[in-house]
Amino acid sequence: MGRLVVVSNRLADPRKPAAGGLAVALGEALNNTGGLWFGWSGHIAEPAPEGSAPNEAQTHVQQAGDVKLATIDLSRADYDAYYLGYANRVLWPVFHYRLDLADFNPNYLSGYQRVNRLFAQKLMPLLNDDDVVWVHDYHLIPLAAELRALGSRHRIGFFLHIPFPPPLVMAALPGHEVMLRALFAYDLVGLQSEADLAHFSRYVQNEGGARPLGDDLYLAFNRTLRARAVPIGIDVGEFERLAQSRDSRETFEHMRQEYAQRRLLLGVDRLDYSKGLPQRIRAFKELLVNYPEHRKSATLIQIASPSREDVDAYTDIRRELEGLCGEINGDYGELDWMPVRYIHRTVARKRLPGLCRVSSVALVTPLRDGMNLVAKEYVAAQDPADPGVLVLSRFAGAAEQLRDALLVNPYDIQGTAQAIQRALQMSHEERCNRHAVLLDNVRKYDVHWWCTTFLQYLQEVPRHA
Ligand code: GDG
Repeated sequence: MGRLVVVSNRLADPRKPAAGGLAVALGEALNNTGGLWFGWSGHIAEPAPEGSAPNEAQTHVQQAGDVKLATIDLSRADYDAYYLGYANRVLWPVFHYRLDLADFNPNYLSGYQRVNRLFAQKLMPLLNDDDVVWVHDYHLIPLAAELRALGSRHRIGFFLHIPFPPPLVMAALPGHEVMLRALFAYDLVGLQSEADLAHFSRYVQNEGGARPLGDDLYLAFNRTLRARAVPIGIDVGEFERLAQSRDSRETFEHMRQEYAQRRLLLGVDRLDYSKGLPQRIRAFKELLVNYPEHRKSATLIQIASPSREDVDAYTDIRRELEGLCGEINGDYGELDWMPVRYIHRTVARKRLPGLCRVSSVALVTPLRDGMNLVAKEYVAAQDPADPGVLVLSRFAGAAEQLRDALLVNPYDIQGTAQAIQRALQMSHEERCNRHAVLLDNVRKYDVHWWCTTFLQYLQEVPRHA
């Protein structure tokens, strides 16, 4: 394989442990080929002084071991339209089936296209002829088309980390034809699940007249494209090492003593409307109403790390969640017991495995999620001799793989409450049996498998003339 070039909106320094599994796996793949990682620096460029020509975006290059990190700054207007606007106010809600939350401001699409063109213009001079390019996520769908317009003949793959919606939801996106055509500039599109792949396949055929050529290949706009489901995993080894760390063991011991008389339930999510947090709190309340034996005992720790706070829909979900938690604590709390401990902060990563291990049940109940790595982290953190139970939304991509979790429909509050009750009462034997199957899957399809498999598929795609 030629040199690997990864492109994503943000990049992480793969040498830093806080970077997380994805950065570590990509960092490894980049290291193997002495690769390049390109993206936005996270900085907004200062505006040019009045009367002078606009600032030309500079590419900052930094060496991180064998890997080159190349970044550009964005202007305030580009950041607002591309990132806050089209990516987070249009594509994120639509791809999570929330047309009601989308803000179809036409300026957003033009800003999105402008930034993708800028990325292509800055990246193209850095590319060698035999480089293999791997583009990540919904921020950068048009990037391959922009690179092709500049003459790129590279192998280019795209991985979508979020769900691909049903064709008619996608078709409701003004300008979706631009996306459709742009997708065919890639050689390979990777999706999180078979359900996403089925949507994608129907979408390109129904809306783009694509002809299926067999073996996951589609022909349209004079190009062939392969689409495959390549579910992302976690770095199990890294998470297990983290679980053995002093911080993680301290968290475990501290929480175990503090909650010795209680049963802990855990939720860890970005505070995002796709994660089903209000429904989860209602289901927990339903549990306390229908199964009063859990009062003064069951305690839900909900970590909701702050996310995209400059987008209105996120302010609304935060308010709703705070209201619900306050209500349940007010109605059911006792002097010595609070049903919900809601934490609107980011918890240090090194504490997560301990927190997972001490919790009898994890509630991973998104309304829609590309994959959901928390589900896999919870499984990896358990003691196989005395594991907790994963309650998992059937609408998370992870549900296709983790069939031995207790699968729930998060919109069904009663049904979810019953599943939580079942989890709390599950026999030791059943817990162990289910966990063993889940752990096998999480280990087998880890982030290294994901990375290698995607790149192998990309190598194998037949090139068009
Ligand atoms: C997108 C897709 C897909 C969460 N809170 C804290 C914290 N986290 C960590 C978790 C996990 C990660 O963040 C979240 O990953 P998810 O997969 O749950 O979700 P998204 O951020 O929405 O990611 C998703 C993913 O991309 C990968 O393809 O699975 O479907 O939406 O690792 O542990 N970490 C720390 N403190 C927190 O408070 N340290």
